[in-house]
Amino acid sequence: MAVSSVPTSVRVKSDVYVAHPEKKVTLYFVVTGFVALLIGALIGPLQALNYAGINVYQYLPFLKSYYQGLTLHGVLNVLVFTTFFICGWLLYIPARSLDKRPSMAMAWTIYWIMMGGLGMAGVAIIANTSNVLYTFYPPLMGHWAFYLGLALVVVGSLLTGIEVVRMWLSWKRENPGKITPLPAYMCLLTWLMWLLASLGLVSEVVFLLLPWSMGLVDGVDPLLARTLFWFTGHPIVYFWLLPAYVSWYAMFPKQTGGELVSDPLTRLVFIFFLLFSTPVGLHHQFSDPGITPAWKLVHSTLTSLVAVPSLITAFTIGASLEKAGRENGGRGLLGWIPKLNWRNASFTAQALAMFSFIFGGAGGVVNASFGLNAVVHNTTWVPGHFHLTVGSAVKLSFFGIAFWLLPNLTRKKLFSNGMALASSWLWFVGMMVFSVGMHWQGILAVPRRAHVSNLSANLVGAYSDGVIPRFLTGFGGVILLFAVILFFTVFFGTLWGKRVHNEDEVEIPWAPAHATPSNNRILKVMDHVFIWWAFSAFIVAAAYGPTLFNIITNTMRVPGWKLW
Ligand code: HAS
Ligand code: CU1
Repeated sequence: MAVSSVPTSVRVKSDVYVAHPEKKVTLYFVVTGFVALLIGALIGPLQALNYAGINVYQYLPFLKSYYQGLTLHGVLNVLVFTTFFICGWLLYIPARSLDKRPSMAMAWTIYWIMMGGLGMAGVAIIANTSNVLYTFYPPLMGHWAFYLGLALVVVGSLLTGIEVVRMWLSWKRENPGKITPLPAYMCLLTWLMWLLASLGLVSEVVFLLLPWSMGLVDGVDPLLARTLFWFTGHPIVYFWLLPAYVSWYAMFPKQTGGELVSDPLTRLVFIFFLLFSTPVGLHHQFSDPGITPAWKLVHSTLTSLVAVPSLITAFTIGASLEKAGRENGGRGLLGWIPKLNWRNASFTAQALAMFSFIFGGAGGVVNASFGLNAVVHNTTWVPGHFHLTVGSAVKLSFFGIAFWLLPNLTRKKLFSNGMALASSWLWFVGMMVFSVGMHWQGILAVPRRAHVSNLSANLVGAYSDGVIPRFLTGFGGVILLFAVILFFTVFFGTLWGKRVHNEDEVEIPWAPAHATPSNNRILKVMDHVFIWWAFSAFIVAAAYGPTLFNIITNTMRVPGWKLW
């Protein structure tokens, strides 16, 4: 009775986070990530119009150049949005799956370290000091605050990973002999992969870029920097993809009323990613001199191996969907597809994400082949590829997750399922159209990262002469602008909506996963994650050791350049 004297608004506020204080920090991570995406995505249509031959940059006083815009676009969309979202998502899901609470002091410290880093890097870019794009290849030299800021964001992600490992170890102590629940297992392996994979980027920034940009050393070896960058730069794409896979495996089948067809196969997929995500980075450096073709070929071959877990995923998730569709009455070869839960925005966003990944993955296999890479490398084909992968498969999945996660975290209703559906379809169509244009222009040898809408008189007509692909690229970008407006209306509409305080928590849609008692032995072997981790470190050392040794013992330092 005494409670009724407390004003409703006060009572409700505290109720939401009392049982699960990790919800609040997760919300902060997720919202910060999405705000970064909003800014980054609004710059996207400008890049698309550039490739349609329309130079919008000349009318924008707040962006000094195409390269400043492209740096902001890339850094915010693929480094900031992803890392913030993932630190929230891959902290919350293992916590709920293990029924453990992360250290709140640690989680908030991580959040504020990352915010500090974001602030530093953001100011450095906006002040026009660091137009070095999201790959920051030397000898282009940015401000030290740019490198330090991004390093702090990465440090935050590593601390989150360590916190998840700590939670898991404590769960193991309390549950001796038990097998880790599948959702927590997937998150744990993703973090272990990242804790190893990030070594390259961390050493590049700490030992090369920071001392150089602070003026402590007079030069840096571009080949060494690039090799360390791609040591992390390839596995980072799985650091973005696997959190989407967590949702595809652990929740998505349930969202259409089905179950995951195999628990052990899912764990096998994640072990594969742990083993083979990292020793493949040289497939970004096929054209770099100073690395022997033999090692490039080894990485090319290992890349074919890292496509295997995604092919298994296509099979497992496809089978889970087909089973659900047939149980809903679907008949014939494809008749189960219309029987899926297409009215639900969270389901639809993720289904469209998967569909786009079929084409993104196929393009990746083209990139990875030694010979074909020479045709597409450094052309617009490559951004075409990654707008289907990270831009569609990953981003649309995160949209779909947000459609249930925001209501779960805040006890507020999704602003509009209809609008959420429309934003997902528009994003999907926009990205498909844009990517067809970009792949096509790439085959016509249009270079990536080039201000082609502003060529000097003697170069006009040298590239971008395909009218149809040019149109598709630009038109795709315009569709995406509408998708962004709709999505963020739903996002902020939900966030600022009224709290439905007397309802129970919106449930996390955990999907049941099929396993038989005879699977127990293999599941136990798979649960020895540190042995798998050690094995992966060994493969990485073997695949990179000779190349890194050769480069380090033959370094050639060059001074920095600022071309803006
Ligand atoms: Fe990539 C370049 C090779 C996957 C991102 N990639 C990039 C860059 C980025 C990127 C950002 O080998 C540019 C970096 C830069 O700035 O220079 N990539 C691959 C390969 C894969 C691959 C082999 N990439 C990704 C993913 C990314 C990503 C994932 C982000 C998240 N990539 C390369 C190479 C380069 C490259 C070279 C360098 C190019 C160069 O020259 O610079 C593989 O992992 C792909 C395997 C995927 C599949 C698809 C499986 C399909 C599934 C969907 C099933 C659908 C269902 C739906 C079930 C085999 C799982 C049913 C639906 C219904 C509606 C019923
Ligand atoms: Cu890669």
